Amino acid sequence: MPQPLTEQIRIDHESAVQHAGSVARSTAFSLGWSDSLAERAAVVAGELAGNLAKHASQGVIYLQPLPPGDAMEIIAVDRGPGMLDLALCLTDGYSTAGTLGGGLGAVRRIAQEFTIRTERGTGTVASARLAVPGRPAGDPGLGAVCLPVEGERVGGDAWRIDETDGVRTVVLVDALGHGETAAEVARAAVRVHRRDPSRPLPEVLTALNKGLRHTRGAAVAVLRTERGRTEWCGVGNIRCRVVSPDGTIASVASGPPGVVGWNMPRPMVRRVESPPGSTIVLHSDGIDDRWIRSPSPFLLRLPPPLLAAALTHAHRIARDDSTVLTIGTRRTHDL
Ligand SMILES: [Mn+2]
Repeated sequence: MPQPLTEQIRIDHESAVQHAGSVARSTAFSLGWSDSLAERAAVVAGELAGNLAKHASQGVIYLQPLPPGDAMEIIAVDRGPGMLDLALCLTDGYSTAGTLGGGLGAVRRIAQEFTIRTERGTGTVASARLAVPGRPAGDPGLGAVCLPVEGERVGGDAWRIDETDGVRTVVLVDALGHGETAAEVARAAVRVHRRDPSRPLPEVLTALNKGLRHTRGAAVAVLRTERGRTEWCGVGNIRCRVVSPDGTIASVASGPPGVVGWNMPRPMVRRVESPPGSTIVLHSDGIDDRWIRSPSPFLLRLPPPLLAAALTHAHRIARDDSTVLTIGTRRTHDL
């Protein structure tokens, strides 16, 4: 599948609604989808965007292919006003603006997975996922948004997830610099990881250090969950936090300063304590780290796909590539 880079569409004008639909259509075609499936994706994007245009302030659509492939996610996020009656808004055909569109009810009907949270005075976040029939619509416990610097098409942030024999490995790369040169480094890192994803974490870092020699290098973090135990290993300024259902946020110690491919210190593996129901948040420095100072209860209770979008929308640093990955901790019986 293509690198899961997120398309951002600001819904600041009625014409952006149509644009959201055509981006969904072209993403669908890039995934090799049929005309009818691409049309469904366009309808979902158009309805979500139309909703933002009519009712919301600072609405944004995030749109991306989802691993392991054959799936697409369309996220709508805004800064308010939030919905008074979510159940009513989800009624098929309900529309306060008096349009003929099927509204959120249609989105829920068309998408394989639909998750929405709203709070009056705060705003609304919704994720709609579509997939090729018979294929999973991504992992409901996984959220991601990966954006290049505002105005660039590509960037130095990249991520990848691998599941092999019950071992799940997530890697997040932030290559130095921006644009195409940084994107090449990020792609190289993803290729190196793909070759042997389940080797011990320090060896993942060592292989990346070797593979990125003669490049400008990158900050890298690798997270692994195996038999309910999660470990983290990183170099450079990628953050790892655990958001618990009770609203507490724990910080996993940052990796030592350094640049993978250039001057990498000895990688240190750290245990990540993540109680059932908690969410692990990994993000690059294109997200303002001060979000942990006073997060709202609304934010902290969001399911992983919505948390990634809400964090990005509220705390993104537009002059840097920014990535948020959110990984829900599976309940013990799922392990
Ligand atoms: Mn960065």
